Amino acid sequence: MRQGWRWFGPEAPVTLDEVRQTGATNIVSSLHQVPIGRAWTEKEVSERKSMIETTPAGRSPLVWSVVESIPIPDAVKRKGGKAKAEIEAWIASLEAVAANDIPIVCYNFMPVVDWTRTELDYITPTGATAMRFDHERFAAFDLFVLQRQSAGNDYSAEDQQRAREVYDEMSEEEISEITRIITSALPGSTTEPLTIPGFRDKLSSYAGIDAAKLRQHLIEFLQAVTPAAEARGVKLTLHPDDPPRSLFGLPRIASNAEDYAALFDAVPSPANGMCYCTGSLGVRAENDMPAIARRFASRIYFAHLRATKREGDGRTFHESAHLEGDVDMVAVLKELVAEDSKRSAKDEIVFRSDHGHRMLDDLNKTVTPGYPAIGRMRGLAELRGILYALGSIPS
Ligand code: DNO
Repeated sequence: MRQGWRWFGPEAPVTLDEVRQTGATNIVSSLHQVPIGRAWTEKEVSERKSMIETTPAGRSPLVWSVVESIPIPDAVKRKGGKAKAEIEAWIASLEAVAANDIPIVCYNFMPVVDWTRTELDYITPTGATAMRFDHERFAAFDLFVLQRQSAGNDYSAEDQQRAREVYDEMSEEEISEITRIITSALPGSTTEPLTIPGFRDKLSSYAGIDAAKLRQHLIEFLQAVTPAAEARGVKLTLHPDDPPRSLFGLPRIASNAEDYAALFDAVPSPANGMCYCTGSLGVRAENDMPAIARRFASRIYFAHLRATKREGDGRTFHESAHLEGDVDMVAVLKELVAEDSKRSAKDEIVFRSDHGHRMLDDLNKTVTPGYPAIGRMRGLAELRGILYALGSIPS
């Protein structure tokens, strides 16, 4: 297993030397400055690569092994193979990545919103803060702030009543905060920040696109891009939906094992892989994470390891410490290690400790939401401990 670390580039609060100090060796990064849909150039990728891989004297080397993500524009999600120009631009970006010998690319196919939370700094009993998705607050936003047409169809009468009470108790500040968190897109997000009217327009552009259509569009996209990826030795990894269920009445198609199985059946190319994310899929109690790892082992090229803890009826959850959530991380790592032991060093799974609590000195600093250094390092250290105990020394 290769220890990865998501690095948001030269402007990020966490420096490359700090990454070295966490023990991570593999960088996960993207050209976040390039607008969604514009093709990356070989030169832009190589500049970023040399920033990462030019090792100052006496320092340990870092290698850029995963691009997370090359964003997929909405047109592809809405039109599939008919979005020819957008798919060509995506392939051009992929080729720029391949020309720089970066072997893994992560992407997702979530319409309108990428990963979604309602709170960034939910205070845990230790005083550290965590991200949280509160179903009632989300419903209050959807029904009464966004006032989405037909939102009423997606919530029971009881849910609507509760959402109304929650909304009535929200201050103006809380309303603008939740609006900002949901519409302005979280770090690393692959969707555009939106205003409320822009949000409504985006949602209506998906009218008539149900899960079957969206899945078909993803299959057409994969049929178009996997030959280029396969020819250049790049593995594509689809990140699951986060949270793994429909939001805003939009279809979701990477939320459980059957979703992934349908994609692998339709596009068997080995370039068609999975970003195995315990934090996203693990939100659904019926997603058996060790079983999913076992079932798709050979397609897992990249893993996001983090945990969530369901609250109440399970629709609300918060991000727990890495080993304290609903997912059995030891069982998950056993599966990944079993797969990894069959591979050559260059094909080992890259994993990163995904997200982390905001804790210790990070409580006094500006941090990238979800991605503070210390909480992520705690997670990585715990995961590394499990790997050592399993007899698998990570690189
Ligand atoms: C959140 C992340 C997402 C994810 C992208 C993958 O922390 O997991 O930003 O990277 O959705 O394309």
